[in-house]
Amino acid sequence: MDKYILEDKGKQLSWLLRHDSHSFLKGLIDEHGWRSVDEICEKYHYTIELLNEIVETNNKKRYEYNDDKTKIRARQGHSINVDVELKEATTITENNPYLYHGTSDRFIESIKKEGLVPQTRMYVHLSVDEPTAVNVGKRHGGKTYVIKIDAHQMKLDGEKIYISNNGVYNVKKVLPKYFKDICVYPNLSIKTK
Ligand code: HQG
Repeated sequence: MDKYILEDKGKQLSWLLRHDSHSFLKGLIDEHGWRSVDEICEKYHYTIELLNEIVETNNKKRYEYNDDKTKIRARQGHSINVDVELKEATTITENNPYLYHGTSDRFIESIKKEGLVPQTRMYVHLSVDEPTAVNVGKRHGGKTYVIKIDAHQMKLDGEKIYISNNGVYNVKKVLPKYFKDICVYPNLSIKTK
């Protein structure tokens, strides 16, 4: 498959499965985020082969099928209010206490005041390591900041930390008291819009 078509259809699929609130309200996406493969193929000009290729080659492993491959969903990142059955993370311990959040200088002052709060998505996304967080932050342009978060303390305080099937950590919010460190990455701030 042509890589540009694959990329375009991949982006469209992300929207169809995570953000298509109109179809969600019509019941075309169920409460667990599943949407019919047939419906997507018929209405949006996908073939099963194309969907398979997107699911298999997606760099972030964003999508999954149900057992009989009649339905597909995104593993995380939704703005529509679905429950994709995220599991509580068991990897955060006293010896492995930190998670990271990458962001842009545009947001940093507000984040310092309010903490991390979901904007359009259901959850704040946290990364397992700094390089991953840098890449997330770079998407927003400007200077990239990485916030180191004491996730273990959050857990001790009763905050739920979920992990998706593709390894993204999800939380409802992060209060500033859990920020251990905020670093700017000047060398990585060259992306401009
Ligand atoms: C910021 C990609 C002002 C937050 C990535 C972020 C990720 C605040 C932006 C996934 C704020 C929201 C998610 C506050 C948070 N005031 N701004 N109080 N609290 N923000 O795109 O984390 O490619 O919704 O720092 O890999 O950048 O979609 O979240 O900069 O996992 O699969 O508000 O998107 O995955 O932006 O990225 P986003 P994100 P996919």
